[in-house]
Amino acid sequence: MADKPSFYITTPIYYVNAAPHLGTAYCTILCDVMARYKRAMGYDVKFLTGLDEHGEKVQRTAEEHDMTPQAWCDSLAPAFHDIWHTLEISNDDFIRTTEPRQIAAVTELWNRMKDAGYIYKDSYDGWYCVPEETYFTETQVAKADEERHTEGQHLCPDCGRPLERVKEESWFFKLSAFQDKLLALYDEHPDFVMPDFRMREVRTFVESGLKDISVSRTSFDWGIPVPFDDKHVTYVWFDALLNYATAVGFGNPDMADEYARRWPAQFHVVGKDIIRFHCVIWPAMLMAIGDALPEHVFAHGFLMVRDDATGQTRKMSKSLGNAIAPQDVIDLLGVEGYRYYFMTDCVPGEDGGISYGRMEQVYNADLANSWGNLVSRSLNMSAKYFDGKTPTLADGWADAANPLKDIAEGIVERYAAHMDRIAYVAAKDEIMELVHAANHYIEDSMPWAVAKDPARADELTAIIANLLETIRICAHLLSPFMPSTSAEVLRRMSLEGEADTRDLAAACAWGGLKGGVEVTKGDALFPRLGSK
Ligand code: ME8
Repeated sequence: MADKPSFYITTPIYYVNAAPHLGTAYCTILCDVMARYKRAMGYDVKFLTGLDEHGEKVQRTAEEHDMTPQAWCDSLAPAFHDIWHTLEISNDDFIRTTEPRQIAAVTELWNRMKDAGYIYKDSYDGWYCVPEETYFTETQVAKADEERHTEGQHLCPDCGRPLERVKEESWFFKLSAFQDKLLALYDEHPDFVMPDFRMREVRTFVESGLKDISVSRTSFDWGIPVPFDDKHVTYVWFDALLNYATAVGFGNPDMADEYARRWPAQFHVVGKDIIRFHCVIWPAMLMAIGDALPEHVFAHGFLMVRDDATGQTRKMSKSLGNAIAPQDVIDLLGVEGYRYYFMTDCVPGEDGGISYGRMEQVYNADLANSWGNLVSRSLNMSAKYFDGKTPTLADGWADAANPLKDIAEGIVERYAAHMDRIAYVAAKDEIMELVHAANHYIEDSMPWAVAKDPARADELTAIIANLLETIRICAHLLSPFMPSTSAEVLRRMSLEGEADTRDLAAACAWGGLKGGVEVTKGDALFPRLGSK
């Protein structure tokens, strides 16, 4: 393990105020695809997800259910584990901020921040949105109220729900001291924030001036105590952001080697609503304690749901009450179809409109009619013409020119360039080009006609071998998106040992097919969906 390069990727840790919905699943699958892809590229991957359990929002939700916050979190945590398991999420760790490792890490953070001189006590008097767990300045609130014509009622600039006035003694983090350093970071590492347009947003925000932020609360107690002031608990975001470092050993002397090897993370994948926390506050916190900064923060867009009654699209969220349960989509598309649809039809950096009609269209076009059909026709022909086996391959068969080999050559490099930037739609297009070409190749080469002429046996062998080889390569490339289907396709060609490859480039080199081995026809991988 030690000689492989480390690749560390994280999802946000989700609030435990309701069961996971499509939006949280979306972000988690985005990371899972990257984690699987990087493992296949030979990296030693750590993939972290988890739960954000502290704060006023969770405390209030627990009270509404007549439970203690800890009992509430414990009761909901299994729903997250279950859905991640169902969706084939391959996380290596699952952190909960109420765990001792997080409490130790946050305690260490406070002490180091204080020693470094970036923490001071003052009083906070201002606006707070509990559902968003976010402070807002008078200017931000006034601007939003004016835009929304709220006539005296102060609403959250982000989510539009009523703000609360918070007036309390608080510890402050000197965020203002990091303005120039953050701007220098953005200059030196323009892809610290991805995609580019989010980088510009973050920069504009920082250029407009940074204020110190309140990082402790006294008006409720569901949080990690401030080690040198027991009246205070840690502001939930100050606690939550640190989870990424905690999971690889921050604050744990026994994990110093692991921390040195794993930190900093390569990718934090987050929704666009929480980029200021991740691209401004989090790097400033790390700068304050002299620690290394993550390489990339990738901001994805929102999944928007169309309201059939009004025709309006709105962000889907637990708090707005319009969340769709992942299970509904699983029932329609199956887990693999679900993963494929969200990863390849919604451009990750942008907002994605969701509709059942579109899901069905993509599933039928790409999976039932193209990929599934290609696999089934090719395996059937192989079984039929070669006595239940793959053809026996002539020496040097892989060197012969053919249209599929032309496309397959260099495909891993093209695919990897997209995958590395989470450009999954473009990566899918590379694969689908090959799948479509293979379906055309069947029509053009007419293996059923060739099979009728014993004098053309070599030609038939080459056609079927080219098709099976194409399937083999596509199965590898699709594996991060649809791991079980790819493993099944390889298994049907007696190549199950290849399913867990750690060298994608070698696995996708033309010519890896095994000749004369058993072929299983199997059931349709993606039965067509009827229109609803
Ligand atoms: O923000 N489409 O947790 P959270 C896509 N605990 N993504 C969506 C979405 C939608 N409709 N709705 C929500 C928190 N999300 C904090 C994170 S990390 C140190 C702390 C995404 O449960 C949202 O953008 O409210 C965010 O990235 C994630 O779900 C977690 O939301």
